[in-house]
Amino acid sequence: MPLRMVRNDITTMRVDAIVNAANESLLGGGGVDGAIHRAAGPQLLAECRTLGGCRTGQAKITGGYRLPARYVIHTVGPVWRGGRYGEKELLVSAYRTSLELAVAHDCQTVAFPLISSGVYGYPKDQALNVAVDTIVAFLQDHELTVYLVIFDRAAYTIGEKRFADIAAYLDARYTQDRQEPTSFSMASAQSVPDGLNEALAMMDESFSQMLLRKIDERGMTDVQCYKKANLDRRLFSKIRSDIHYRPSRATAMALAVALELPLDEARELLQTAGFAFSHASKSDIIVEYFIAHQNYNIFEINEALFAFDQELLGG
Ligand code: AR6
Repeated sequence: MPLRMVRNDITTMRVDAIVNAANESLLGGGGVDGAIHRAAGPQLLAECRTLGGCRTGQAKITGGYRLPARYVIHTVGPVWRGGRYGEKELLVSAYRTSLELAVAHDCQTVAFPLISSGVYGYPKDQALNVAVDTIVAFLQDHELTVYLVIFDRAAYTIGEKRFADIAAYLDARYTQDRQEPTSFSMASAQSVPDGLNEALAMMDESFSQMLLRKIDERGMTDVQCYKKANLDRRLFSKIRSDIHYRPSRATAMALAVALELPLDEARELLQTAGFAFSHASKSDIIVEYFIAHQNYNIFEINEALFAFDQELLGG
């Protein structure tokens, strides 16, 4: 999946490159910088000494040494000084130059910490918005998988005000529907036919067929659709070329969101893959909340799912 938020320690990530939130000296420091240097060993510092530092908003690359990652991309985010000193532009540039460097070194997978959001004091919610927006914009023209690594739980919890509405929606529906479970079963939805011919005649449009029809009806291109669904090209090609493809729930949901389907049509599409919107599932209720509010931004949906510890949408 092209953009994935994960809770992890970035030094443990098996990716082509991890990004370090460094300072202009590139000679180490606290926070994630300290953790990366400790895990990579002294050779990392030795290579950093040869680089001559790095300007804020720029990036430089080194080997990963003892890290599981092949490379470390060192970037310098801005120090937060209230937001009127070009902090946002510099932070965008830190992400962008790091991504460009990763692509120039043929990296397929890159992991970022939330740059500037620790010692440098950038407000975490704004730092996250800049990170997601910049990465998503870059992924429009590049095929790579980017992990956004959130380290401390406190940085991202459902206690945040912006999730209060979703929490209330969830509370109402989650409890309400557990007394009255709405389960869906393919088998019980239709009578079982006798002959095979009859069975085939009764077969509805498959997931893949319905998906491709809806893409056409909306005048979307395949690329627009899989990017909007936060899916990778290969997965989408599999779905396109196999009319019997059975997507995972997360993939089916992501495509329903990408198509901006209203709730009844989203249900219909999911049904072709054997899934229902269940009120016994927090994740389904959260997606339903966004659809009900006509917010089809998969990255915002994933942020909310992430905050509520639910599986994210995508491949
Ligand atoms: N894995 C992933 N994220 C981490 C880890 C880790 N192991 N450790 C911390 N974070 P910071 P900055 C998160 O302070 O704000 C250094 O001294 C942390 O929770 O590391 O860009 C440099 O040398 C926070 O959300 O970087 C510079 O002087 C995020 O990483 C200065 O700090 C960034 O926090 C840079 O400050």
